[in-house]
Amino acid sequence: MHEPDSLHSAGVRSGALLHHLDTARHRTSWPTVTAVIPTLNEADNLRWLLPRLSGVEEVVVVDGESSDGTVDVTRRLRPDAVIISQPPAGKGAAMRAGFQAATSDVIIAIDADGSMDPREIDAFVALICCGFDVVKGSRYCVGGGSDDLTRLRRAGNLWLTRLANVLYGVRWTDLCYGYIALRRSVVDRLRLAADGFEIETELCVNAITTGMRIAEVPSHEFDRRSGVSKLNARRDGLRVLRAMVRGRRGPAQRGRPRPAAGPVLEHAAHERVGLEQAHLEEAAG
Ligand SMILES: Nc1nc2c(ncn2[C@@H]2O[C@H](COP(=O)(O)OP(=O)(O)OP(=O)(O)O)[C@@H](O)[C@H]2O)c(=O)[nH]1
Ligand SMILES: [Mg+2]
Repeated sequence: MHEPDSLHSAGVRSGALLHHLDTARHRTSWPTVTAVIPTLNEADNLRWLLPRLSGVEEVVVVDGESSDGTVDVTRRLRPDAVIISQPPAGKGAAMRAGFQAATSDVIIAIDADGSMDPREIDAFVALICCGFDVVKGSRYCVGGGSDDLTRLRRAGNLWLTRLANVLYGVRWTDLCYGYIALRRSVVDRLRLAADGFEIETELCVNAITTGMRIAEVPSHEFDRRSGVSKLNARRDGLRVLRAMVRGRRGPAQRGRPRPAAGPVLEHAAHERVGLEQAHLEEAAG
């Protein structure tokens, strides 16, 4: 079953979290949210995802020069989306470019393939409202789950998570999962430099070593709706391992954050100028 109907009964809607969510909504004004979506040939999946992001103020799609009409679908279904085109240098490079382009209070990183349920976004944002800097989805805490993980990936993630817990003195239940929310104001302090699927690990370990507050929230991962995976469990597992060991050196030794490649931001700026112009024209009537 792919359609995430079971979420209503999952931990996401359970008492403790709902309490946080209600308290947060009443205590502060609800922040604005940017969804950052990396895409590599995900046109069919975006037809499912984009209409479900209507509650999100800003959508940033970072596309790796897809050949299946991903950008056209985005323009049609979400005309106000910021679209960044860049060579397919990896998910990490795409996320870094998206984080730099985002303008809302909170950023939520969400895959394009329909495996992450947009109805969970409020639960992530509620915990940011409660004072956390980074909120990471977990498929392994109570209320979470996955229909997507192969046995190899499950074992790899388990051992990598255990290693992270030992190296960083944390008690995470899931390391390699890309459904993550963060305050936009912490992006530069995270000094992200990863190009590939190790980006989530780098984000989490850099957050810990720079003293940020991190929470986990239950999340259910579904099968990708269509298309093929870009992840290679062995190659990308090794990249995660290296990112974890590198992170131990601490933020001062890790060097400067690597900016997203020049043409990417030029394109983003171009798209954004167009967007703001459209808003101005609309406001002018
Ligand atoms: N822009 C860009 N996006 C990418 C690149 N590689 C992967 N992505 C996107 O990153 C997200 C995660 O990639 P997936 O292939 O779904 O990885 P996965 O979730 O581990 O694999 P599945 O279990 O098959 O879903 C998807 O939205 C991809 O389209 C890339 O090089 N550039
Ligand atoms: Mg996926």
